[in-house]
Amino acid sequence: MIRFRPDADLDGFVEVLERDGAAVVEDFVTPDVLAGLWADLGPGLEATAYGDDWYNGTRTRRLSSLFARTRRLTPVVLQPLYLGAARAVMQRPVPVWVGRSRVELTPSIQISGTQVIQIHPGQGRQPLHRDDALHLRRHPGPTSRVQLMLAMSEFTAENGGTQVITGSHHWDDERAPLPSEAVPTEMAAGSALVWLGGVYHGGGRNDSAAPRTGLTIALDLGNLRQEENQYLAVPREAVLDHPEEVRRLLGYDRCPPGLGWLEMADPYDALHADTLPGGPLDDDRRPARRAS
Ligand SMILES: O=C(O)CCC(=O)C(=O)O
Ligand SMILES: [Fe+2]
Repeated sequence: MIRFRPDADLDGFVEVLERDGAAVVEDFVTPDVLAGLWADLGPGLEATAYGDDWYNGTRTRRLSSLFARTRRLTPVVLQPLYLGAARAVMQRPVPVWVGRSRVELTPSIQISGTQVIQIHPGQGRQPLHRDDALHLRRHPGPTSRVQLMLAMSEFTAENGGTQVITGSHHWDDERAPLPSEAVPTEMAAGSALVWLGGVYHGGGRNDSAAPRTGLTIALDLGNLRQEENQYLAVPREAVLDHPEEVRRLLGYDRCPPGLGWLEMADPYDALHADTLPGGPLDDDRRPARRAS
């Protein structure tokens, strides 16, 4: 897998990503950012039970709703190579006729799923899969997801570093992925794997003595349903803790020409409103916040 520095040229990164489907960005975040994420997310992860099915892993902890749990994801989701590549690959203008006018519409992108995935010793490998199977579209085809796996601890071949079949986004839907075709992602804590939704991949088997921890964020095309329900996962007060670009990526934005409006206006404005169409958000109508 090709490796980039975080300040690499975006065009060169996009070219490799479209060709290979995956690339590693070294030193994706600074040690300070990583330490902050551990401080905010570590305790919640610790308190989370192992999964209980073969797909999500029975020796694997998964912590979701990350934008409700930390304010420190801004440099992760807005990292220029990651966000830049997601925009370059997915925000391609679509030509449409409106009456006699030919117009080009550019879709938005949005945060779809977020998770810390901690694979513990003894966890077997996850079946190889394409995350964009969620979108039920045929392959090969336009990319609907660009995903990130930030190594919160070192990723090695032994400890379950994400298995990736580079180039597999070019395959059709008939060809099955084989474990022998996959390579483990090896990277230091603070580095990140970026891959396209059509690439076969999966968590690796952890044969080491310590857990492997990764933080994943999926950016999807804005006209698809988000994988994780961000409107419920991140309470409005928590959305307001993030900067405008992140709020918009969380779904408070319109996808041209008009998906997601509220009272025919930009839903971003409604975020700051004291009243919503059903009336004021007084305490009776506010759902109780969860305890943790
Ligand atoms: O944990 C990993 O390395 C990958 C996990 C994954 O691909 C998934 O759960 O969809
Ligand atoms: Fe996956």
